[in-house]
Amino acid sequence: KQRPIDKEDERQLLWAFLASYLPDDKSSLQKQFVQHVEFTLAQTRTEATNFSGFQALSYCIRERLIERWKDTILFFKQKNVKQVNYLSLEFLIGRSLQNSLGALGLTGKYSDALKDLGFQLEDLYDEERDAGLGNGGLGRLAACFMDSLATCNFPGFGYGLRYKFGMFYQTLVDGEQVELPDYWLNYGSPWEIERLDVSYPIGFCGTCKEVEENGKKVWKWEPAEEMLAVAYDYPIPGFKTFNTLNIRLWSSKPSSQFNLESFNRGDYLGAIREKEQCENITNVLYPNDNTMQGKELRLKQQFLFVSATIQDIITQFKETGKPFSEFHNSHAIQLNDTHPTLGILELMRLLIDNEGLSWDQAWSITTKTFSYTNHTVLPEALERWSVGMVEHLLPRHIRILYEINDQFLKLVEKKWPGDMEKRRTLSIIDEDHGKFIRMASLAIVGSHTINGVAVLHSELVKSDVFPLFYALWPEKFQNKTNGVTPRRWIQQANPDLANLFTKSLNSDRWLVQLDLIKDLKNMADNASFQKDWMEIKRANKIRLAKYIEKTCDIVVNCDVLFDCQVKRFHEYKRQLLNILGVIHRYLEIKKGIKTAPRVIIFGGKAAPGYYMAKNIIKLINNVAEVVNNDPAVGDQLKIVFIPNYCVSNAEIIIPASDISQHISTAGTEASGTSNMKFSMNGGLILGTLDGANIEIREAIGKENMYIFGAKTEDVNNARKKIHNGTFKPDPRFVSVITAIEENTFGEYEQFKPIVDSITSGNDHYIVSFDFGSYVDAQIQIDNDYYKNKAGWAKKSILASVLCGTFSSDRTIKEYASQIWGIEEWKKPGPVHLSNEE
Ligand code: T68
Repeated sequence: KQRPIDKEDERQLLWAFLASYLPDDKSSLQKQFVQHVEFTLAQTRTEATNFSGFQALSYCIRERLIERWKDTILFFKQKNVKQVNYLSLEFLIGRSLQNSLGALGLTGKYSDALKDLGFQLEDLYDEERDAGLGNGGLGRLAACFMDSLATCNFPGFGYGLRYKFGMFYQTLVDGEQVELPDYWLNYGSPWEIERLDVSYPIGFCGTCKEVEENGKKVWKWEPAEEMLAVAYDYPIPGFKTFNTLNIRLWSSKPSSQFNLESFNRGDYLGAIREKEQCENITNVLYPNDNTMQGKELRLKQQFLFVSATIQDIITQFKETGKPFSEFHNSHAIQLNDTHPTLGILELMRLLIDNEGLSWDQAWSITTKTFSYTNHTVLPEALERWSVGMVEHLLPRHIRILYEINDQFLKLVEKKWPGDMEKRRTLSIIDEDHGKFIRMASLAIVGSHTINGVAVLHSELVKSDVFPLFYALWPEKFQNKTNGVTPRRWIQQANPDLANLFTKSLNSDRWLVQLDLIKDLKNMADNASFQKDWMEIKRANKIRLAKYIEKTCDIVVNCDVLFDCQVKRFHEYKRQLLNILGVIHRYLEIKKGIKTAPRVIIFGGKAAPGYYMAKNIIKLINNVAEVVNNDPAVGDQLKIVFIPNYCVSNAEIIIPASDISQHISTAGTEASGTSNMKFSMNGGLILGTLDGANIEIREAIGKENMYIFGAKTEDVNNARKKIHNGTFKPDPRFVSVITAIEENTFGEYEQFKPIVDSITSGNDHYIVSFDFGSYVDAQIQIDNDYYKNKAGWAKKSILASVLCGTFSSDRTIKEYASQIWGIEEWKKPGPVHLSNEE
């Protein structure tokens, strides 16, 4: 029997009609754009700059993303799907306009529509500031994963923090790194959607006691500090699919309740100061990669982040009406490194204290929900928080932690009765020197799965970093080799190469199934394909040369080999080995030897407090100054340090490389991801057998890569030999050191700490040990590049087309099926939309 149509039905119908999908014919695109210039920006045609054009276009696209995202969410809800929540304190997104246009399939239409109005799309792209909410590989991985989750139609949700100051802006003053604040929200971000309707209370400090309620003992935590976390949503479009996901970033705000209390205290200015301190929490991204800084503010960031996130997930879960025993069938939570590990304690607290579950119920749900990705083997990067600090800030959570540890140690006792040594090593609390919480141990105990990010790294995680946990729970440990998104790192960064792929394959399916490009491997010997290939490389080198001239005021010759090392500065990544090799090359030139010409390109930031890394930047710039201005050198050698390496200039640098260096001491780089980007773009890798280099070599063939240096299993032995003096460094190394000591590159005194770190029995990263084989590999490269152009083109093609497995789509599918237990759910889009297949 049908119900008669009432007033509300009429309103719903009218609403549905009015909210129908945005049209994408040319005049509609133009109209929407002009309206944003006129009404959102309050500007006229004559006032509108390229920046206004960027803003207006972004607002147009944002509206399209919002309509898709809302429908995607609704679709997931209706289908009752399981969703992964990717928790990361970093998302290194970079720019979004070009990527979103590409995903929506609207690049051509907008390019045409805006031309009539006097705007060039490329000029508008260049107006966008990077969202630099991450340090390096870990943050960029999170961004690639969101792109792949959306593109592969997985239900996923990213959670992070909305830092007002992202990764600092690097400038060079007299060759030294100077950090400037990156106030990226100065003109607002057109992509963010402020969600004042989505906020959660966050507490810190205060007291915590057990009380009786209805005959049941319960814990009551009364925080002394209370504030709010407010959501800002960043829609993430999938490529060629209607599905659109979201990264929810939290921003701290004072709560209104808090204001009232301060009023009553009568200390108006003091109250304002306290209010500002709340806002402080999410102000700044900590600029350290691969080291831990034990600052209280960082701990507060971590807790605010996980508390808001877990409350949000629980709110979403409750809307399903299911009982909590079903929680892990609705939500998986992935910890991107240990930075969000307090989430384990927060979920336990909320389930027990707020939802009234028993300890055992809560623990069972928690351990079925969480999984943890480890990104480093470096001991200085493993997070440890002082028990005292956590006790003070989170009095309830420390008790939950103690209980988790007690129960865990009982299990240890059962497995290894009476073994106090194992108990001490495995305890989540390190009591050896002061009391510290080992966050990785908590993450392992609270997770069902732990993964490393490349095969070698995952093996080292089991054998070297957490061997006892592995002995206890071998089934928990997995590998998930990293990947990168081909949409940004091929299509957006290297459109000519993308067109060649599409033309040669007669389809652009490779963009969502990257291993299809391997079909081009039989073109590697084809002279005309090689010609096209190398012409694209040359055009990309010209684009980079222009950028170098603009930013560094150095003119480089595009017919010579471009050799790039761009990544964070860290001793283990051995930029030092690179610059010592360059000095060797310079000394050869000074001896009158005719060396093969090269442009050496460096880029990367050092953590502001990392003295040695900053000193290496200074050395590179001093060497550049001497070499670039030495008339005896000419075009044989140019050294360029590109300031402020970031996602947007990586998109210019990577497609232009002939050689890129990934030369960490074997066993120290967990994976590396730029190695994959360079190889895909036809840049050959000069690298050690470390991280994902090993798997890349297997995929593309050892003849298409330059490998040198000690293997992981030889590194300790090398260290010993260096230490006891039985290793005699290569004479070329000795000459290089002598040149530095003789003030060739400025006062030796300033570089003495560097020289000391690799001579006189130290040299933890075995720079002296690997130097000889490094220089030999470079000589081989010079020969191959200049003496056999066709051979080089072939290597470049194969290095690229055999790299398909390093798409983050492959990685994310492995996580989905082997860790998260989630499935693909593609929302059927309306037929008229242009990016549907
Ligand atoms: C990187 N880690 C790994 N850490 O070094 C790299 N650390 O090998 C790997 O490819 C990449 O992660 C992705 O798995 C980082 O980038 C950080 O940036 C970081 C940030 C804060 C604290 C510690």
